[in-house]
Amino acid sequence: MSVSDRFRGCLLGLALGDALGAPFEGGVFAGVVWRAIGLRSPGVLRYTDDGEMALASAESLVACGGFDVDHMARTWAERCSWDRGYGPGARKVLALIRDGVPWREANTRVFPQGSFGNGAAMRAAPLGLFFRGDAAALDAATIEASRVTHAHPLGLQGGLLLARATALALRDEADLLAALDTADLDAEYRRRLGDARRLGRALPAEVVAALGHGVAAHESAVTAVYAAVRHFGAPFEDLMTFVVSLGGDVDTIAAMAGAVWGARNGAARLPAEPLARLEDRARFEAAAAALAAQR
Ligand code: AR6
Ligand code: MG
Repeated sequence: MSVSDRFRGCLLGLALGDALGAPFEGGVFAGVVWRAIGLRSPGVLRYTDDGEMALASAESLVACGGFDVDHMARTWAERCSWDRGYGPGARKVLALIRDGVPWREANTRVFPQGSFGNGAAMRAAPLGLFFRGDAAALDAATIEASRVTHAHPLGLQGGLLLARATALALRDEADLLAALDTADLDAEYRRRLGDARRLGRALPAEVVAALGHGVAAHESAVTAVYAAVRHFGAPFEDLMTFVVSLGGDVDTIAAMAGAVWGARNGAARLPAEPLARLEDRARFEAAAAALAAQR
């Protein structure tokens, strides 16, 4: 399996997970509203804020030939579209940045300590790809990128966890959950990483009770990595079925899990049928190919 196939697998896995998970979120009413206003047409698998921000992250890395936090922040703010289901805090912070407020000020305007939502984690995989060979640079860039909208330590560390998990999956780390359990992480993460290693093939309800499935980063980032690792040797569809069975923030958990699974298994193992219907598939592939060519 080539490096570029794994890069494509990661970004396509993220977008596909997001798009396949989205209809399971928000309940029946939200689904009816989206269809009524034409944003969920039957033929297209539409991605949400997870896919939009991850694509913007990857394209910013490509455009700058490296990590430029101000360019990335501007790119996120300019592209943020109201109809992609952004978290309410993130949407406001991005609107402030678009209106010219420096991100270092905007990031504590909604929540004084910053957001601990999973928004930094859901978009972190491209940083894991780009900095896969340099752990210190990966950490520094991911912390800075996460801080733009998710300055709370738990929000930041969610980004760190997903960027690190992506880099570890790329190099076939044998015990990924153990490798992620490092002393610099908050106890909220370390406890869940310990639990995740002991869960084995537990039932969905037990997984949710131990790891969570919420919009907070510490209640979904470990859950997603656990789901990916559990399905490394299984088809992508089985991973999606499992994530849907967990409930909660399905699209974001599926996006994060899809990215890690894809970095390990490559694009060739993604299911052809849903992939053919993925919105902007060619753009995700082009961004992955350009990232793979750079480093
Ligand atoms: N204090 C209290 N509540 C908080 C805090 C805090 N410091 N931080 C976050 N929350 P947000 P996201 C709660 O808005 O992380 C979308 O569906 C608060 O209720 O920053 O970018 C995405 O796809 C806040 O609104 O958004 C993700 O699935 C919420 O956490 C998900 O939403 C989310 O934080 C999170 O996106
Ligand atoms: Mg989403």
